Amino acid sequence: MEIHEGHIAIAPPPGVTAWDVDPYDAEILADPVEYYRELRAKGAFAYIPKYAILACGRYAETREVFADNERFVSSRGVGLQDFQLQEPWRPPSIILEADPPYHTKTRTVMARALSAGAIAGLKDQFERAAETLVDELLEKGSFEAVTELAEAFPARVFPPAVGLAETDRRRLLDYAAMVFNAVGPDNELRRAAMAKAADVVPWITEHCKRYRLKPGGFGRAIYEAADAGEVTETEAGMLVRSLLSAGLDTTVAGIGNALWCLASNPKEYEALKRDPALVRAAFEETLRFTSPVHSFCRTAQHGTTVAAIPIPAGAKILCVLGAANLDESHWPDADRFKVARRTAGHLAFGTGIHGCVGQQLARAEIEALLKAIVAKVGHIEFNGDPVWRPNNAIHALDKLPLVFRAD
Ligand code: OVM
Repeated sequence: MEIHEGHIAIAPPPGVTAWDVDPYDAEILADPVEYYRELRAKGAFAYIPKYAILACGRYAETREVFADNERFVSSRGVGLQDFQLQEPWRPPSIILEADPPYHTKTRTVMARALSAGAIAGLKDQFERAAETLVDELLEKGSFEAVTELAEAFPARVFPPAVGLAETDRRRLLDYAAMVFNAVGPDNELRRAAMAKAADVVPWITEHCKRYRLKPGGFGRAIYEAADAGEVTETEAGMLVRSLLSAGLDTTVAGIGNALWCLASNPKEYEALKRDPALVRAAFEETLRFTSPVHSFCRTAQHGTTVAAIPIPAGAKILCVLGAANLDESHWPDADRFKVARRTAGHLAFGTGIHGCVGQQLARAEIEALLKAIVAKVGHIEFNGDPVWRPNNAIHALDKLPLVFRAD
């Protein structure tokens, strides 16, 4: 058995085309649509010799792998590294990187903390924060939308919702960059993110502790499950770590991508202004069109077949969610951004037992923001070229110069 990038190196299964591509090449990560198309064209799976893995980007098979947590486990890591063979960079997440029955317990606690009721109570706060921020940006007229809007909004509302007394946007974003780049190979992106570990990890660990969290937030709601004996105090801290890992960078990406979609498609923005009830649909279409989590892996626990392709035990499968969400055999006019599209079934939040547990929170944040924008901003225009920021798992902008005009 050969080990490669920390996992079992599989041979190309019969019927699978080998494709000499690096899915983690910075240029592909910055502009992935052509790579997505080629991946789908290779068949249900492509074999990637560089990493000795399978990759899938068609809707049906990507969904099948993601939906089947028994055949395709998460406990061996959702990146290239197989946690059964190599020790991960941090103690594994007890929700993302866990299987049932253990996952069921931690997921139940997290789902309760992030329940619809808990989120409904934040709606007014989110709306007020959104109106204030949009007024500030209209006042400025031109601004850099990644830092001043996509990061600024979640940075204002998310840490207080968790109950963090102290907000450190830079450390939270640097930590997320580590978490998401960590699922890729040991490349330049991963190493650059990890270089900040000594500064960032101790801060994160400290701010997961109970005494750091104010009553009424998601963090304390998780610790209440420890008080009830459902999880240990240590497990509660680990679940707060999951909130901080997954809760900020993802919404930053979603907001930036939404603004990019709307600035690129002024007719769609007009449609949204005519019918603000489309705000939710516009966000779902953003998720489909520019999926913030572009890929996560699963590991085949046993030998199995998908689409009649034999998959050996231990195989890592790169599930390219961004490609599945653009599959023209599933989505009519897949390469067009349409706010009124029916987007049900998109895979941007994953699917199955690991489907994003914070998705209602993400929707609440972006809906508050888009509602304020649609109410106050007449036109959204580029004020320079957007630049994408390569990341081993996240598709998000690095620079987005925009103009907001009131008229
Ligand atoms: C976690 C975690 C980290 C990254 C992503 C995620 C998309 C979860 O630490 O549990 O979900």
